[in-house]
Parts: sequence; structure tokens; C-alpha cells
Amino acid sequence: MKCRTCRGPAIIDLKAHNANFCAEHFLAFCREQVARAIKKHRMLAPDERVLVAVSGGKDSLAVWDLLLELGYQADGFVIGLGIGDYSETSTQYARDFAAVRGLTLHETSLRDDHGFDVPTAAAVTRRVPCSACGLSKRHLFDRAALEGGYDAVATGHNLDDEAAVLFGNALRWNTEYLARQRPVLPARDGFPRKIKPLIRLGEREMAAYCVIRGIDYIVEECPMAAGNKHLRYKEALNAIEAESPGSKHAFYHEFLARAADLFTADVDGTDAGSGALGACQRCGSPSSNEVCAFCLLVERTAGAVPVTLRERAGADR
Ligand code: Q46
Ligand code: ZN
Ligand code: ZN
Repeated sequence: MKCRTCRGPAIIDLKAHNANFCAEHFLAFCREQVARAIKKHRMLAPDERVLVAVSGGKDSLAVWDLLLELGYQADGFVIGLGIGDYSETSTQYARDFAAVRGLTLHETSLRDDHGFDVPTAAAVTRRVPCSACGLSKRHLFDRAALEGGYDAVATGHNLDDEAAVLFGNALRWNTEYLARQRPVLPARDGFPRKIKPLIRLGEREMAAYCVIRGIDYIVEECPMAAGNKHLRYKEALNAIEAESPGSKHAFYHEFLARAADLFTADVDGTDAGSGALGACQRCGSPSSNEVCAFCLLVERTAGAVPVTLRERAGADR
């Protein structure tokens, strides 16, 4: 197995690209894929500042590293979600990554700064944990980016993530979500631009990237993701990919090239935004209601007896 670039011994084979690479040229390949995604989808201008939504997992640390390698001014932001040991450990990986490299990492804790955590919010709202968690992450990342004067928020969603979401939305022809599934959401209504620079790289590539770059990350999945539909969609796509390498890439990127625009009208027709959002009376964030969904969650969870992960798991059975 020889490297496509230098013909030296290769350490990874990428069937979807019909290529093998040595460590050095694999890293160059990853940088090139991110640079291509940024350029093609106009994610960032060279002098713009970007805030990376960091979880401590491989994708978010890799995207932070790659943006810095490509010369962007990138700082990190991590949220303590209060999901037991998982949150403690993942936040520590983010801190260590930043400390070793002398980077700026902003931090907030749901429990310490906002009075609740994800397991408690899930119990109070009687909804799946990812619902309160996703809402809190979006709100806090947006707010941190605006307060810090960042031009964009970058997330570590990779090709496997995006293909799985697309698969789920296409299975049910969920046109409202299909219309929003783009690697760049422009700044609007007081929300910062959102970008996904890893859309040309998959899980396996990101894990290899971290190993080669010496990036330590939390390997275990969030314990609250168990039973998540996206995990099953990923498995289904992996089975297809094994038979037909390159399918995931074609599925997602051909959607962007040929189909995504067909759903644009839905965005303008159904999104409550279109420039008319007011400000939340509590926190000042853009909101179509007097009080935003995050502040309502803070209000609903105030005074609730904290639910530990173990109790929550028991309640699910
Ligand atoms: S952290 Fe939060 Fe994820 Fe855990 S509770 Fe769900 S959304 S799965 S990326
Ligand atoms: Zn090489
Ligand atoms: Zn608010």
C-alpha cells in the first residue's frame, strides 16, 4: 500500500477517494478537504474570527485544530452539560487541548451558571434529553459568539453526521428540515453565521487525524444518545458504504449540488425569522416570543430537584 502523493508506505486507505496516504500526506489531505469546503460554501473569509463549539470529542477538537492549521483565528467554547462523568471528562479533554496549545477556551456550566443540567431538564420537560441539550447548546453558542464579536460559529459535524441527518429527513421527506440542511447558515435576525467545515471528512478520517496529530479526545459516546435514531441511520449508511464506497459522499454532496435549492422556498415560507424577530425580555437574545425558549427552560427547571444520570436511566426503563 503506497501513498498517493509520495509513493512511500501508506498508513490509511480511503476507499471513497480511491487513495492511500502516509501520515504526512493524510494530514495534508484533511487540510485540503476543509479548505475546499470553506471555499466552495463561502464559510469564512481569511481575516474572520470563528468560535468553535467544542465538546471534547474527536470532531470538535479536530475542526479547531484544522482551522488553526489553515490560519484562521479560532477560539473554543465548551458547555458543561451536567451529564455525569461524561461531561466532566469531555470538558477536561477540551481544557487540556487548549492549555497545551495556549489557546483561548471560553467555558460555561449549565448547572453553575444557569441552575439546571441536561438530565434534570429532560425530567422536568418530559422530553428526550437531546431536546433540552440541543436547545441550550444553540442558545449559548449563539450568545457567546455575538458577545465575543465572532463572525461565525463552527461545529464539528462531519460527513457521517450530515449524511445520517439527510437520510432521516429524506426518509420522511421532511422538507422543512431538508431546507435547512446546509453547511452554512448565514447570519440573520441577530444570530451568528453557522458553519460545518468537516462535511468532506468522515468519522474514520477524523479519528485517524486526531491520532496522528496527538489529539486526546473522549472516545465514549454521550450516555444519553443511546437509542438515538441517527446512530441507526449511520449504521445503515455504513453498510451501504461498505458495499459501494463513496456512497455517503455522493448522497450528501449531490444533495447540496442538485437538490438542496429545491427546498429553499420552504425556508422563507415557514421560518418565523425573515427579519422580524424581537429580543427576549430576559436575556436580550433574538426571539419570536417575549421570552426565548432557553429562558423558559431556565424558569421551568428552577428549584427542581437535580436528577442524576443513574436515576434518569432507571426512569427510562
Ligand atoms: S450531548 Fe446532548 Fe448530544 Fe448527549 S444529550 Fe443528546 S444532544 S447526545 S451531541
Ligand atoms: Zn506520502
Ligand atoms: Zn432569553
